[in-house]
Amino acid sequence: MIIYSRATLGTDAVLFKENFGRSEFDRPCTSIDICNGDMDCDGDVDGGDAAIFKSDFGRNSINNSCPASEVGEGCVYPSQ
Ligand SMILES: [Ca+2]
Ligand SMILES: [Ca+2]
Repeated sequence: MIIYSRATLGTDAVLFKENFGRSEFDRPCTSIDICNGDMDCDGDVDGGDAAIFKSDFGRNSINNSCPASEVGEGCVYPSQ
């Protein structure tokens, strides 16, 4: 997942907005077309992910530095 790199900045917000609203019915998250912004890895980009994103927004190397994402490169989705 690109969005969860070292810092949570405006570029991440742009990526997040582009992916917001994706779900199993609208451009589903798959291993070939991953969802940048699916913070909780439940296969969509919705309000729950926005809450997580907001709580981390503004973090950087001097301000509460981000550890490596718990899920490494990103979420694992079923291939289609
Ligand atoms: Ca999600
Ligand atoms: Ca969700």
